[in-house]
Order: sequence, then structure tokens, then C-alpha cells
Amino acid sequence: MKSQDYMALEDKYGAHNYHPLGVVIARGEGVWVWDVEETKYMDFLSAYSAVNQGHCHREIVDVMVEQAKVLTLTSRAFYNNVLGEYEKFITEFFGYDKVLPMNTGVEGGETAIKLARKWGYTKKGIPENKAKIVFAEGNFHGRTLAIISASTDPDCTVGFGPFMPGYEIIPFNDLTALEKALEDPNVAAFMVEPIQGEAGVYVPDEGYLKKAAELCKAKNVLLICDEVQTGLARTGKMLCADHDGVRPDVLILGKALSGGTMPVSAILADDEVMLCIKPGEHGSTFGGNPLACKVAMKALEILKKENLAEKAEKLGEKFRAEMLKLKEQFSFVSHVRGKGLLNAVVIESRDNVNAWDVCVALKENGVLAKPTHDDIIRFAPPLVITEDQLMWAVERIAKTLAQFN
Ligand code: IF1
Repeated sequence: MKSQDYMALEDKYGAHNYHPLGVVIARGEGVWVWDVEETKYMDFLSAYSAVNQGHCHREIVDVMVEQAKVLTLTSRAFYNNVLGEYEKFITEFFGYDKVLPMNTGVEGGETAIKLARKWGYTKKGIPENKAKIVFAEGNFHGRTLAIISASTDPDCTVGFGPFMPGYEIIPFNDLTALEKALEDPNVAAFMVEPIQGEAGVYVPDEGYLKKAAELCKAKNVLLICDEVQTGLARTGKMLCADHDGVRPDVLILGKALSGGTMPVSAILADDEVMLCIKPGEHGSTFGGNPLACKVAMKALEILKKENLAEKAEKLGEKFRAEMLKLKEQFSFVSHVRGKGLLNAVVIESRDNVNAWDVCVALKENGVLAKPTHDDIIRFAPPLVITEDQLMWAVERIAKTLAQFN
């Protein structure tokens, strides 16, 4: 079968909840993917930052295969010989007392909200069912109803109401608005992405998160950081919150926690918060399964062993410098922004150019990326990318933009 045949199958038999770029990937290795016609591309999306360690990282896959032959799932009805080892590993890795393992990033967000409410009632003394959670406009935390209840993006919300009560939405990167919102004694938590990924890689002002953490502490409000996309070395530090020296009260991880092999997510918190959830009050069939635990330990180990945060920091600086040169060269490139290897280039739509067409042309030139919100192209390669590979992509991005000049 050819690419067109695979696309036709998805069109005929799959829900139309995506509009993918016209490429059918069959194989991945490191920064490279190949389509069914064996055409080679450099992946500059990294499955939305789930393959920070590169496609099919040999050591992660080997661990996955070995564990899959022995034990994949016990449910939490029983103990198993891997979960405790993983819990010790990840809590020491990030410096928290406890971890609550889940599967997808959105389940991490849901768990964090449930935990914050529970803490609000049992520890802060918020009256039952009066807990409020503050979110930032432009957020993206996933697709479940409780999570999209915080969304300000019509694509995420229209037609899915009614929504979860007890939320307050304030402008992102606005400390005055946050301070005002925290005046309400019923606020249990402020949940925020340190950099807003889907919104278009919006990097807040220097020190925003640090000041937000101070405001939350002063008002006995939990700071929940959703690092599903910004975490795990993507922005040049192990956690994006590290840039501000902030230690979130609740940390949400996902995506690259498994190196892109399977869904693995987690929330981390200290005992004072985490132990508010009692036995039988939360869980999931696959949460904390032995296969996921082994994979996650290896995926985390690779981040450190291969110095992926430092590489992302260094190569991210270089990438943005190169993109800024292109901004000078092409008037339809209006913004370049990002941190580490989470970057975005904004294309000002004109008669002869828009972000989608640029991405289609990029694909023809061997680089895979996809726009978000019409005019923003997110560039986020696997963090294992070398400087030569980065420059290979920069040359092709320049060549592609020149086609629209
Ligand atoms: C899609 C992008 C979207 C996330 C943050 C939680 C989740 C995500 C900061 C939920 C997921 C994915 C979901 C996928 C496309 C992608 C995405 F921002 F990464 F580009 F949508 F906004 N927190 N992001 O980014 O994690 O449940 O998906 O494991 O839904 O289209 P999940």
C-alpha cells in the first residue's frame, strides 16, 4: 500500500478528530522518520515533545521488550516488584516525597485538580464543594471535560458544555490578576504551564513563575505546574520551573516520561498534600504498571546520562539565533520565541504564504512540523539532535521560506 491508501483507511474508518499533515510515517530512529515510500524526514515535532529521547531509543525499547516478556500489568489490587522501585527512583529524581502514577498527561491534570480540591477541604479548611482552581487564559492541559472546562480555546470547548464549576480564568503572565484572584480564601490551587505550549510557545516575563509561586505561598494556595510538554529537558532545564528556581507544590509529568513508547504520566507532591487522597479514592487500571515503571526509569536515566537539558539549552539558543536571521530576511516571519528546544516561528498569513503551506513545503524539503492556531509553527526536535542535524534543518527551513518570498 501507498501513503494515499493509508490516509484513505484513516479517513474511512477513523474519527475525523485530527487534520494531519499528508505524511504516513512507518519507521522512526533518533531524529529521523521514514514514510511508507521510505522517504526520510527530520521530525521537528517530536510527537508533541513525547520523544525527547529520540524515536525508538534502543535502551528504552530494550527495557520495554525485556519487561514485556515477564510482567506487564497487575493492577493496583496487588503489589508488584517494580512499582516501589520506580516510586523511589522518580521521587528522588525530582525531590518530592510521593508520586501518584497515571497514564496520560490529561489524567495527570485531572489527578492534580482532585488532589488540590481534597487538600483544600481537608487541610486549608475550604467549605465543602466551594474549592476554586485558578487557570491561565490560553492554557492547554488536555481534552477531558474537567480539563477543557478551564480552556479559553473555542476549538476545545464549543459543543462540549456544560462545564466544571469552581474555576477562575485569569490572563497568563499577569501577576496583578493572579494576586487579585488569590484574595478569595476558597482558592485551593493555581494550575499553569510554565510556558504555554499549544497556545503558541508563549514564554512569560522573566521571573513570572517565581513571583507567582511567592503569591501562592503567601495565600496558602498550591502551585500546580503542568510540565507535560515543557518538562523533561525540553526547555533547557530538567523542568521548565527550574529556570525560575521554582519547586511546584504539585508537578505534572507525561509524554517523554516514557520516551514516547507508551502512555506514562505522574504527579509528584509532598506528603502534606499527596496523603490527602486516601486508599480507594483515586486510581486507574494501568496507572503504575510494571512495564510503564521500567520504561519511565530508563527514559529518565537517559535524560541525565545524555545531558539532554544542557544540549537543549545550547542548541535552542543556536536555533533561535538562526531563526532570527530568517526573520530579518523574510518579512512574513513576524515572531521567533521559545526556550531550549521548544520554539515557535510565527508566519504572518498573506495571499502567497501561511503556516500550513509552509509546513507542507517543509515536508517536501524533509522537515516535519505542524502549525498551531493557524499562524504559529512549533519547532521541537528530539533533544538528541546534533548541531550538524540542527543546521541541516535550519538550511531547509531557510530554503523553504525562500520559496514564499
Ligand atoms: C492533542 C500540544 C496539544 C499538553 C500539556 C497536558 C496534555 C498536553 C501542556 C495532555 C497534550 C498534546 C495533546 C494532543 C496534541 C498535543 C498538544 F500542546 F502538545 F501541541 F493538543 F495542545 N498538558 N498535548 O501539551 O496530555 O493527555 O495528551 O497525554 O490533544 O491534540 P495527553
